[in-house]
Amino acid sequence: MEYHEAEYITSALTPAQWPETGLPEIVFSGRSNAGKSSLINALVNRNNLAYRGKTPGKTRMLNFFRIDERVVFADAPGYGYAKGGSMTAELFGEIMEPYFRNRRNLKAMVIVLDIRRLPNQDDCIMVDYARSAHIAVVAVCTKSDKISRSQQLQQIKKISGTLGISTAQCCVCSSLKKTGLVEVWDQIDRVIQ
Ligand SMILES: Nc1nc2c(ncn2[C@@H]2O[C@H](COP(=O)(O)OP(=O)(O)OP(=O)(O)O)[C@@H](O)[C@H]2O)c(=O)[nH]1
Ligand SMILES: [Mg+2]
Repeated sequence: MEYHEAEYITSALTPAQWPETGLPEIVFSGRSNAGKSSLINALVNRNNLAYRGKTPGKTRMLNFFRIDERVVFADAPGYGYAKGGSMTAELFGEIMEPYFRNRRNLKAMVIVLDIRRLPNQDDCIMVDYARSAHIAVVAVCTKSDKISRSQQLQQIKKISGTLGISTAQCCVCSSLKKTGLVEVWDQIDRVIQ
């Protein structure tokens, strides 16, 4: 496993709180419990950089981490645990939409998906937002340890089809087993270049 230096920078609710880093930034978004924070931890080989397993739906801020003085990871609030099971207008309108529109150094959105589930409407809305803001999209299908290799291939086809992206934009990984992380880093390196 490669060594990565990683540190928490800050948490933000409003644009004024976004850190000035001068580095390219990648945002990790996805449904609550999809595995965003676990993925960030796994990518930098740290157990507790981004919090894991906090009460779902309680994180309402963007959390920023500086990685190797090279890239910033922004851990976005998870969606899907709000009343009605859909993204709240508050989360989207007040936090994510201004972020996508105004974050100058934002290079890509990693949409984190549980490989066992098909993307829902909120996932598709997030991808459309990134696209309309001209932000590259990388889909990371995590928790691959939960299903067989042949099931993974079937799911990747369905997931990429639902999101309207190519299978080349889809990575399969397991934060638990630490598999597929090199491919995720390859995609990140590609988009921050
Ligand atoms: N088996 C398995 N479990 C995982 C994996 N990644 C995450 N999990 C588990 O899934 C749960 C949710 O993971 P988190 O990383 O906290 O999810 P999150 O997307 O950050 O959730 P929010 O912060 O609520 O938005 C935790 O219980 C993790 O241990 C994985 O690759 N394999
Ligand atoms: Mg989290």
